[in-house]
Amino acid sequence: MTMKKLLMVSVCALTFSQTALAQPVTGSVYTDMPTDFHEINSAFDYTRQDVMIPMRDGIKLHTVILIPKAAKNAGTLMTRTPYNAAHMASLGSSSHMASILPGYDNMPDVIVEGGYIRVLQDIRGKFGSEGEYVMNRPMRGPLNGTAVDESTDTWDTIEWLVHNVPQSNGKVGILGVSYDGYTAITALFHPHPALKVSVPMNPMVDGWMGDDWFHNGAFREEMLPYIYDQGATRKNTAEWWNSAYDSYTFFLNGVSAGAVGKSRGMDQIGFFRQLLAHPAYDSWWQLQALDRLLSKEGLKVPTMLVHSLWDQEDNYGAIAVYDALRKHPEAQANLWLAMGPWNHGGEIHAASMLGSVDLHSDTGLYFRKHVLMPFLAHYLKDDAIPLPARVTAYRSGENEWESMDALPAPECDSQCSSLYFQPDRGLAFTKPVGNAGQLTYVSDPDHPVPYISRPVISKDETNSGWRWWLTADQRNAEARPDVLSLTSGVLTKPFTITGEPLMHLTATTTGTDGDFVVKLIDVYPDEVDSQPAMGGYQLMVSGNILRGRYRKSFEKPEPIPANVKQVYSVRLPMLNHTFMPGHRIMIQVQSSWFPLYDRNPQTYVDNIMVAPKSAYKSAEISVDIADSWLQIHGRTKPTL
Ligand code: PG9
Repeated sequence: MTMKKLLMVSVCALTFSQTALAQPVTGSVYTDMPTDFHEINSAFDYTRQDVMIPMRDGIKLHTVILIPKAAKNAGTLMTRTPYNAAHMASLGSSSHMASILPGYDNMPDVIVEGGYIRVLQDIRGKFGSEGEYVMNRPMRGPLNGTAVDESTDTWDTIEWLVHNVPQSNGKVGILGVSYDGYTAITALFHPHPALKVSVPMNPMVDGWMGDDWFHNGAFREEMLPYIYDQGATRKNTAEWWNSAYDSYTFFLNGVSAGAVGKSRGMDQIGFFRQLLAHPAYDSWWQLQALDRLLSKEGLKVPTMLVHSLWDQEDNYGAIAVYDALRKHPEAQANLWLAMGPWNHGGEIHAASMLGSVDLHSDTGLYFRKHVLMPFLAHYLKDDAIPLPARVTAYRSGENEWESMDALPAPECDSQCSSLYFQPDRGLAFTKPVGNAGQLTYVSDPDHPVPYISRPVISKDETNSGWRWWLTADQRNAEARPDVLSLTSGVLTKPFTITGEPLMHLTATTTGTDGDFVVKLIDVYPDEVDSQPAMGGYQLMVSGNILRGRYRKSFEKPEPIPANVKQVYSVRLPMLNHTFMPGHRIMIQVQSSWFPLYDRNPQTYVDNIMVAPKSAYKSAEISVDIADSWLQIHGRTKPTL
């Protein structure tokens, strides 16, 4: 358009708008929006109901019910969630049920191919449901004097479903990941008779011992944004904000976890106040540990626990429940376990890669197709369908699935072996002779060891390494002077470990408190022809932290006597891993894992959650070589 024409158009437009503005508008205008729009969904392959189901105390819970058009006499699969049921039932609008389900907790291949009725419910106090929210609402009892908890809400929901969904066959299953795995476990207390099966996947079971909030007393500071988002408002409308691209910098500047939380107003949130009030494993934690509670309740409903071997969030819960129930006479008949090479919830997605490790097959699909689907179908459809093995376990390293009647016992037996520290920073299955000396490092709380290479991107950001940090190459850590790395010789035969290793670490510190991180690592050969980028890779296959003040008692913390040998027993998470010939075994020891875990000031204070800046001091740690070893449940005799 020439400049002249453009000018003409502009003048006309200006004239019109002035004219329009000058003329008073009178009369009416046509209406656009119908008073009651009817969605034409006759072509949909499902129907959707949004209902408010009344609980025994009158509170109504928002529940989305998706019913396949072809459903009759169908089983129901339910998930009870704090993460917005409406959103989880409409990920992308479509006329096909399979297209709206992908995502958190939903497995279209399991749910839709199975022809199940899908029920998603907001738990009490969150999103569309009424009532007050309590994080991981304790079961009725010493911590909950009301008439309701997640088990009663589940019971009341199932009672409503089996009487109000005519397409149902009266058989209900519950399943879910993480918090939704927590609710799949709480359903097992005084279960409704129509509850025929439960599949808690990566469930949160004990928030202090080894799941989301603490690991052996060290606080998982990266969870503060989660607590803020979930605990501040019913619909998560108040969202955590970042003030540094590198959350390592943000949390370091914030000094203590309590100070960071208070700076964001989190002392308004009840659960945050509980965390500050209960830094030790006191009765407040013990009375809500679901493995402890279930061992008293027993297991009346067939239950498949699902565990991810590289679970960055809840790598304690499923195995803790399995161990608590495996000896329970009544529970054994109803107990199954599946564990695979996944991160948190990885089993519901395609899973042929484990971080950088190529698994050469979709292990998530294998689990869903050959383990989960038949298990659900047997109990929700036709009990003639064969059940999977009691334990289906993936053996990483060899990349093989195996079936077992039971996991090896957690206690050590003849198969156990001890991997001893050696003077030359080596590892061997024989105890070093004589005084092997010490290995020393300086832990500086102003320069803590990052749990993943910096910048540490906040876990909720799309480019965060959060989902895969457990599989990250540990060579960056090995390069640090404040990380002790001890390595075995080259293995000549496959060496398989199945179980939870126990580190017996003997050390002194010049401080009066301290944390000890122990990592078990598979060191790849310097060259890997099939996958060159894995040459020399240091893959952590298990790792954990112990806050030193709890070395004698999780309930009663004690200062560490400076410069006096102390023994730190650090239990590492479950692994089922074969160290292949040509590989080496490595153990790393360090005293921080930041900012996943808050820093230990290394001088004893009453409550680390609110430690003053002045308390944070460097400490020199000396590990006693001859008295430090890793107890492992070897399935084969090691040959180094
Ligand atoms: N790991 C998350 C969580 C579970 C339970 C309590 C708090 C957090 C989750 O993925 O739901």
